[in-house]
Amino acid sequence: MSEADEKVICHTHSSHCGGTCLLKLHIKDGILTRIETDDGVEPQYRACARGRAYRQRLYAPDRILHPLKRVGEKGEAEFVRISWDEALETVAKELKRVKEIYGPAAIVFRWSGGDVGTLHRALPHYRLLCLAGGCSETWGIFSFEAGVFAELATYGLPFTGSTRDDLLNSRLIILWGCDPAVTVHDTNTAWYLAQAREAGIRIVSVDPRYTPSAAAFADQWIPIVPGTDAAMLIAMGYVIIAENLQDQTFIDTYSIGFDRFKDYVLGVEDGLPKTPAWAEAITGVPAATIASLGREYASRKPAALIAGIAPGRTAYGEQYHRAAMVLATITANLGIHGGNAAGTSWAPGQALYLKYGMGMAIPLNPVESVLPPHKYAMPLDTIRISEEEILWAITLGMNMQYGQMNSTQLSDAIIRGKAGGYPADYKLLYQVDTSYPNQYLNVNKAVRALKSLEFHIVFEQFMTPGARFADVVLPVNTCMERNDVTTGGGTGAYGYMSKAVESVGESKSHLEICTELAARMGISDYSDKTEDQWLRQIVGGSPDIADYESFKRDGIHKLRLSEPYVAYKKHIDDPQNHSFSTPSGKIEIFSQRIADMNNPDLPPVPKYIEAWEGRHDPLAKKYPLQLITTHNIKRAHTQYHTVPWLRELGKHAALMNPADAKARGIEDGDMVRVFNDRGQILIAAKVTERIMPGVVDVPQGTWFDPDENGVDRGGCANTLTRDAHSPGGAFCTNTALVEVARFEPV
Ligand SMILES: Nc1nc2c(c(=O)[nH]1)N[C@H]1C(S)=C(S)[C@@H](COP(=O)(O)OP(=O)(O)OC[C@H]3O[C@@H](n4cnc5c(=O)[nH]c(N)nc54)[C@H](O)[C@@H]3O)O[C@H]1N2
Ligand SMILES: Nc1nc2c(c(=O)[nH]1)N[C@H]1C(S)=C(S)[C@@H](COP(=O)(O)OP(=O)(O)OC[C@H]3O[C@@H](n4cnc5c(=O)[nH]c(N)nc54)[C@H](O)[C@@H]3O)O[C@H]1N2
Ligand SMILES: [Mo]
Repeated sequence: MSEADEKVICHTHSSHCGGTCLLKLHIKDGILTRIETDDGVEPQYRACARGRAYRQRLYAPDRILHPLKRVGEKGEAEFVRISWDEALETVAKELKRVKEIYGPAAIVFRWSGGDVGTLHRALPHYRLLCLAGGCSETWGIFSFEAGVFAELATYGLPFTGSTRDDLLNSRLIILWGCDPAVTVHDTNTAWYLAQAREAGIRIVSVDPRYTPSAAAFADQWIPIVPGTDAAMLIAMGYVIIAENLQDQTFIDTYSIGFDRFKDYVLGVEDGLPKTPAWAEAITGVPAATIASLGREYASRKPAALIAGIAPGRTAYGEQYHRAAMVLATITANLGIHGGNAAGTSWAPGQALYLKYGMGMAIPLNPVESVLPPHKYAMPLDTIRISEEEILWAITLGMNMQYGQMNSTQLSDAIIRGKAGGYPADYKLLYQVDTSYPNQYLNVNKAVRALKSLEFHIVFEQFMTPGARFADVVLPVNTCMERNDVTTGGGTGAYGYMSKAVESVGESKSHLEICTELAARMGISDYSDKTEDQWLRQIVGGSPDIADYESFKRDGIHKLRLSEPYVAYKKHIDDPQNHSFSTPSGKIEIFSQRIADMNNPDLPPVPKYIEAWEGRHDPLAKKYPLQLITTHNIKRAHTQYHTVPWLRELGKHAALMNPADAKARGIEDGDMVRVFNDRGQILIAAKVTERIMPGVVDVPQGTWFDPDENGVDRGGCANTLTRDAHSPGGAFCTNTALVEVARFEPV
C-alpha cells in the first residue's frame, strides 16, 4: 500500500477529564493504525497517555457490539444479543408503560460526562425524555457543587476561572488540593506550571499527599489533614487581619461583610480567636507554617490561590471554598493579572464557553412543574444573570441539574421513594454516559437500588459494573465514530471531534439512537437536522470560527487572546459599570442569602465546621484512618480501565504512610483489606512517605467486582464512601473513615 492510502484525521479529544487535546489519527483501509499528537504551533495541545492509547479502547475486545437483553439475574451480566428493532421497541414500550402506570416522575434520568462534546451527550436524551412527558433528575454536580454554592454566594455567578497562561504573571502560586500533572485541569495547566517553575515563581502545594505536581513544580509541600482546609485558610486570615496586612481599600470598594468575618476570626463573636495554634491542632500544619503562608499570600503579590475542588468534596466543603474566596478578596488578589479568584479551579476559562452557539433546544421538562427549577442549595432567584451566562450554563448542562434529590441520594431515593420523603417512587432508570453504581457513593447501597428497579436502560460502550444490572444495554459508539465539537473544560481552544472510522459492530451515536427512539415513541418533531447540520448550527454561533470546513479539517481552533483572560478583571478595573451579580452588587464576605437559610451548618461568613467521619468522630476508634479517593492518571474515572497499555502504567494500590503500615504489620506490595461498615475492598498497599500519616488514598474509578462474600476485588473506592452530601450539596468523595488490615487468604 502506498503512503497515499493513509489519511490523517485531526480530532480533538475531551474525555471527561478537562482536556482538549489534538490527536492525529492515522487511518488505513478504514482502520485506525496510529495516533500522534499536536506538534504544531504553540501552545500545543498535547494528549496524555489516555488519548494516545485510544486505539486500544476503540478496538477493545470488550466493546459492546450489539444491543443486549438480560437473561440472568441482575448483576450477573448474562445477556443475549437482540436486534436494534427489538431493543428500541422494548425501550419505547417500557418508557410508555412506566409513565402510564406511575407517571413520568417514576422515570429517573441520570447522565454525566462521557466525552465532553456538545451534541452526543445528555442533550439528545434529555430532549427525547422531555418531549415524551418528562422525567425526574438529580441535582448536585459531582465535581464541585460546594464550589458552585460558594461562588454563587460570594461572587454571584460560577464563572471564576482565568486562563492558565496567566499563572506566569504570578509571584506566588498555591496549589491547594490540586494535582494537575495527574488530574488534567485543562490540557496545559502542568505546562504553564513548568514554565512558572523555570521562571522562579514560588509554588506551594497544600495536600495530604506529596503529589507528582508538588514533586515536579513546588518549592514547598504542606501536608494537611483532609477536610480541615477551611481551618487553615481562616487562620491565615487571622494572621493577615491581626498584622493588618489586608487591603482595606479593596475590601471597602468591592466587598461587604468584612467586619463580620473579622469578628469570627478574631474571636469577638465566640471568644475563640482562630489563631494558627488553633488551626495547628485541627489541621496538623505547624502554626508557624500557617502564619508564614498567610503573610506571604498577602504580601507576595500578585498571588494565585488555585483552590482545587477535591477539598470541597468533603463534609462541609463549601466552607473551604468560601474561605478561599474571602482570602483572595481581603488580599486583593482577584481580578488582577497573576491573581486568582480562588473559585472552582477545574474549568479555567469558563467564559470561553459563551462563544458557542446552541445545539438542540431543550424543551421544558413537564415534571419540572412539580419540582423547583434550577435546584441549588443557593437560591438563584435573587441572582442577576445575563443571557450570555444562561447560555454558558445550558452548554455545560447545568440547567439540567435540578430535581429534588441530590446526586448522592440517587440510591436512597430509588430504594425509599415517597416513603423516604422523595417526590416520587422511582421505577425506571435511564442511564447515559455515567457509571452508576461505580462512581456513586456507597456502591453496596447502589446495588440494592439497582436490584429494586422495575426497568433499567443503559447506554454503554463496555460491560461496566452498571451495565451488568441492565435490562437492556444499547451499544453506543465512541467519539472517533461520530462528529462533535468541544471546549473541553473551558480551555483556550475549540475542538472538532472528527469521525475517523465507521462504527464498530452495530454501535450507534447518541443522536442516532435517540432519533430512532423518538420515531418509535411517536414524537414527530424530535429533530429536523442531520448531525452535520446540528454541528454547523452550533459552530455558526461562535464569533471566533469563520470557516466551519477548515475548523473541521484542522480539528482545533486555538483562541488568540490579546492577553490572558482574568475572571472579574472588568469588575475590578471598572466597578461603576460592572457590579457583581450578588444581591448587593459586591463580593459578599457575609451573605444575607445564606443567613436567610437559617441553617447552623451554613454560616453566612465562612467558618470551620468539624466533619463527620473526621479524626474526632467517635467512629475513628473503630476506623482510625481517613480515606481520600483521588483521580488517576490511567483513567478518566472508570473509563480506560481495561486498556492494557494504560494498565502498564502501574498497579492499583492504596497509598499509606510507613507509620500506619508498620503499626499494622503491612509491607509495601502486600495485599490488604480496606474496610468499614459499608464495605470491604481488596487492594495492594503502596507504602510511601508521600502520604501523611492517618490518611489512605484509594484512587477512584476501578471497577467494582464483588466476590461471593461481598468483598470487592475490584478495589472500587466507592465501596467505602458514605452517601451523604454537604449542606451546600457537595458529593463527599473525601470524607470517610476506614481501617486497613493485611489480607490473610484462608
Ligand atoms: N487523569 C485524570 N484527570 C482527570 C480526571 C480523571 O479521572 N483522570 N477527572 C476529571 C474530573 S471530572 C474532575 S472533577 C477533576 C478532579 O480534580 P481534583 O478534584 O483536583 O482531583 P483529585 O485527584 O481528586 O484531587 C486533587 C488533589 O487533592 C488532594 N486532596 C484530597 N482531599 C483533600 C483535602 O481534604 N484537602 C486537601 N488540601 N487536598 C485534598 C488529593 O490528594 C489530590 O492530590 O479531574 C479531572 N481530570
Ligand atoms: N470515590 C469517588 N467517587 C467519585 C469521584 C471521586 O473523586 N471519588 N469523582 C466524582 C466525579 S468528580 C465525577 S465527574 C464522577 C464521574 O462519574 P461518571 O461520569 O459516571 O464516570 P465515567 O467513568 O466517566 O462513566 C462514563 C460511562 O459512560 C459510558 N459511556 C456511554 N456512552 C459514552 C460515550 O458516548 N462516550 C463516553 N466517553 N463514554 C460513554 C462509559 O463507557 C462509562 O462507563 O465520579 C464521581 N465519583
Ligand atoms: Mo468530575
